[in-house]
Parts: sequence; structure tokens; C-alpha cells
Amino acid sequence: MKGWMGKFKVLSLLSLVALFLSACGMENLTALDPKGYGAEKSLDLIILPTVIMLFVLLIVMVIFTIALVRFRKKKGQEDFVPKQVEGNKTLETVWTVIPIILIIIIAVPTIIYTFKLADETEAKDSLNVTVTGNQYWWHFNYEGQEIQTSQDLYIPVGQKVYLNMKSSDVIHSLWVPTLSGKMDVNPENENTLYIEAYEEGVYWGKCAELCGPSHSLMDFKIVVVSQEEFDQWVADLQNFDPETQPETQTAVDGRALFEENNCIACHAVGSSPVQVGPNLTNFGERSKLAGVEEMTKDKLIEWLLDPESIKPGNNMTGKYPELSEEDAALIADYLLQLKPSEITTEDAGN
Ligand code: HEC
Ligand SMILES: [Cu+2]
Repeated sequence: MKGWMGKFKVLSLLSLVALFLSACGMENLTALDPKGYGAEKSLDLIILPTVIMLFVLLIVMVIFTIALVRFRKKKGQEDFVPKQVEGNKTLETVWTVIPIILIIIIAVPTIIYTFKLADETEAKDSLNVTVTGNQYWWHFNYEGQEIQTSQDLYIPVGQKVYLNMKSSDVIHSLWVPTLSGKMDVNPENENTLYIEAYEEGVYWGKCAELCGPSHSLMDFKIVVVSQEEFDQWVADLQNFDPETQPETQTAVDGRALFEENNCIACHAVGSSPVQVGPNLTNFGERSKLAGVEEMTKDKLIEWLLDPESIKPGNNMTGKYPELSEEDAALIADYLLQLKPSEITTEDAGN
């Protein structure tokens, strides 16, 4: 009875863990359903050794069971000493050679794809984006296009896009599990990673290197649209004039407050290179506020009044005059109407 209870406990614990982990997957934030070249190859390189290991495990378990059953001590054989054997050239050769062959089978594709994924020969004919990792947000500068954005990176489907990455502070790591593998983002050197998405969509990105209290909130999105939509998006952002008068009076007042309250010291609207904080040119089109929160006016006001409550340790807290709720609401009206392009995350089909 005791043994049975023990087994039952282990089994229920295991099923609980399985149930718990099954909720970890999220559409467009999973390495197991790849929609890009890097992620696809990574998954292949996970499956190949796993299959080989399972095969080896199976064979070992079969031999183990046979040995257990055949050579166990039988009744009346208490004093029986089996024939003593040692050393068997054939067997030793077999179990040395087979693992070597298996390692080679795993090593060859691993090495080939390691080099393919690091290949930069097509970089100069492709779209290049300088990516800067910051505590706790991402900045994207489209090289040669005079476009700066933050948080959402728009790219065309089916094209190699080269991300030339560095950090403005500590080490971060860029990871979009559904599209590609990880790459460290360092303060002292530039690392390049290319992404090639097979399908349109909005893919979630994460920082994969512990970088401070809000590390787990350092989310971003890669918005994959068709080539035409991408070209349209680029043109729209290039044609955007930050001086354009907002349509509503509250937004006009909000813009004045945005300028009076030190916001422009850190946030650019337009292609200005200021990037102490996220570029807000297309803020109204973002899928998430500060990378993580629902994009609503209420949440935005909450952010403006107390960013610390949403992202602990962020670099905005305490660096601007305290706002009244009315002023925060006016600024929110200004920021939410910043929608320079007709192309939004909805065009990516999510
Ligand atoms: C000292 C620089 C600094 C000042 C001044 C500042 N911010 Fe920020 N702001 C930041 C940083 C840094 C972040 C990114 C925080 C994070 O996500 O970790 C940010 C984030 C934001 C976001 C979210 C952006 C996004 O892409 O989702 C908004 C909106 C914002 N700030 C508005 C304002 C407004 C309005 C003011 C003025 C009242 C202001 N900020 C003043 C640095 C600053
Ligand atoms: Cu980080």
C-alpha cells in the first residue's frame, strides 16, 4: 500500500508539473512552431540529437532488461559462479565506433548551420537595422533610411534583415523564439544577427540576458508585413512631419505640455537621433505600452504618473516634473494620436 501511495504521489506531481508547463507556450513566442529560418534550423538541431538519444536509450534499456532477466540468480544456484569473461575486442570496438558515428551525425549539420546563421555576405544588399538594447527597451535605426523607431520593428516578409546590435548600458540578449536564435547585445562590440521571416505576423521578442529589475519586462515585437506594405510604411514614416498640428485641441495642449515637461530631452518624435528614451513617432500604433502593458489611455496615464509601478528600475522615473492627472491625460491624447502610417500591426494579420 505504501509503495502504491508513493507512486501515486510522484505521478500526480509529474502531471501537475506537465499541466503547469503546458501553459508556458504562447503563440508567436515559441521555438517549437518556427516561422523563420533561424528558428527552423534551431528546431531541426534540437530534434536530431533528441531522436538519436532516444534511440540509444531504447537500445540500452532493451539490453539492460535482457541482462536482468537472463542472468538473475535462480533458485538452487546460490553457490553457482558464472563463467568469468573479460575483454571482448569486437564489443569494445562496436561501442566505441557507434558513438563516434553518432557524434559526427550530430556535429556535421550543427557546424554547417552555425556558419550559415553567421553568414554576412548578403548584408550589404539587404535591409540593415542598427539595434540598441537599453534598460528596458529596444531602439531600431533603419540604416540609410532616416527612420528611427522603438519597441516595434517592422520588417518585410521573406527577406534577410540584418540586425547590427549593441547595448547602451549592460549586456542584453535579443531573442525572437519563433523567428530566430538568440544573440548577445554587448556594450563594447557590435554583434550581427539576421532574421528571415517566412510568414507575416506579429512575433514577440524577449531580452534573454538578466539585465536588471525589469529584465523580464523588456519585451518587443517584430512586425512582419508584405514587401509593399513595408515600403508604404517606410514612406509614411519618412514623410511624417513632427510639426504637424494635432487635430484635437486636447492633443495640441498635450503637445505643449510634452515640450514643457522635459519629455523631449529624452523622447524624439520624428527622425531625430535623440534616444535616451523610446522614439515616439508611431507611438499610437504600438501593440503594447512600454513593451508590456495594454495600450489604453488609462494605462498610459498610469505610466506617466508612476512608471516605477509598471517597470521597476526604469530610466524615466523621477526625471521629469510631477504631472497632475489632467496634464497626464492631455499628454496621453497627444501621444495616442501619433499614427503616421496606415500600415499597423493589423496588416501583419494579428
Ligand atoms: C530622462 C529621460 C526621460 C524623460 C525626461 C522622460 N522619459 Fe519617458 N521614457 C524614458 C525611458 C528610458 C523609457 C523606457 C522605459 C522602459 O521601458 O524601461 C520611457 C518610456 C516612455 C513611454 C513608453 C514608450 C513606449 O514606447 O511604449 C512613454 C509614453 C513616455 N516615456 C512618455 C514620456 C513623457 C510624456 C514624458 C514627459 C512627461 C517623459 N516620458 C519623460 C525616458 C524618459
Ligand atoms: Cu535586457
